[in-house]
Amino acid sequence: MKIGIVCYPTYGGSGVLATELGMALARKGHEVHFVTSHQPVRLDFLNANLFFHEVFVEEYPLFHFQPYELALSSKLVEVVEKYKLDILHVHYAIPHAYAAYMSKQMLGQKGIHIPIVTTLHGTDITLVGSHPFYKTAVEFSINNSDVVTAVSESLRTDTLRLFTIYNKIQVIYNFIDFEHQKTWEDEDCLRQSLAKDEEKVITHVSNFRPVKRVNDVITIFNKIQKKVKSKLLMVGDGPEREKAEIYAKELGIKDKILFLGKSDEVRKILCLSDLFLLPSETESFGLAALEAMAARTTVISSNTGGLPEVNIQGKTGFLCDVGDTEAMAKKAIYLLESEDRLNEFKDQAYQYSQKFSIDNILPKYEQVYREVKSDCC
Ligand code: GMT
Repeated sequence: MKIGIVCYPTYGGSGVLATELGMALARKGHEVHFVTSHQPVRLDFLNANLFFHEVFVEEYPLFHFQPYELALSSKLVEVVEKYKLDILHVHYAIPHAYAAYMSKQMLGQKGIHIPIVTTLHGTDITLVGSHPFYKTAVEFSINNSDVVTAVSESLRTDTLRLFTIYNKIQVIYNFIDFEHQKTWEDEDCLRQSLAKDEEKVITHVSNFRPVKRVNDVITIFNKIQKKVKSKLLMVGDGPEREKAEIYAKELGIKDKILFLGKSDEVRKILCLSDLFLLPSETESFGLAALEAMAARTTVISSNTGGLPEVNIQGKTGFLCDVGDTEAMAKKAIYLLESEDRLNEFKDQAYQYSQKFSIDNILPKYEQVYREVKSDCC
């Protein structure tokens, strides 16, 4: 099949997932066309079935905001027509589902009928999409997609609660491509380069937005390091980073924390980690936690959104109430102070992550494409 994929190309769960999906589809022989504002960060794979089309937006003094969705919908019309695409799969409702709907209308006038699959990722629903500024357009785009998928049961429930939805929403979980992503088994974990042998390595990976509660990570670590010799690796960047660095300095633990910034070596970092912290306010899924588990790292997370569908209480790690840093630190210390217990949880985290193997998830997307294609045109 010929599939167009629209996503955010930056370091974010939805873009990462869409890129991994596109690369896997190309490996299976589908022709995949990414239509994005920049080359997606994880699109590092050469394949004759993989194409990238950049959406350009012209600067013009009259524009206060650049009309990106206009440029995107025009580009989609051009790419669908030129490459005779069968399906458009858009990740993140805003503005991708809306732009795809517009392109579908324009193509329809030319006698070209293309189905649209929209995958909801979380912030497009819970944090941004339901805001009165966007709600009407997001609701319209969801109801006018040919198929809608959500990355967790929790996100599906939230979408039905926050919007008036007539369309069916199918849950297709996020995945890990174990064969093509290096995991803890084959990574060369250069642990000594970042931590001493006697230190436990604790990691947090995010875009450092307020929803990630980055200062909670520092508070939890402060409590842990008083009981267990440890180091904290902070991976990523964003608006809360500076505050977190200042807070760590105030607590006098700056020398025990490495702020590594954005990294293309996340898997290497995860493979040398003992414990992953994700105390977010909300997460529709928590792909970062799943990536940690796939690298055999146990997870302490908040008990919110889709996280309980990924991190299993008392098996792959622990979940505590949002903001309960005391409980999170206690659970972390409980795991870190016994090598046997820690290894048991790490093994269980790795085992459970297999449930989200691409081998189980990719066929679900292919099935959606086949069905929507035969229903639509
Ligand atoms: O978490 C973010 O701020 C990024 C955001 C995104 O759209 O890239 O992540 C969302 O989508 C991911 C992939 O499906 C999920 O794993 C994240 O849980 C979700 N983030 C939130 O719901 C806050």
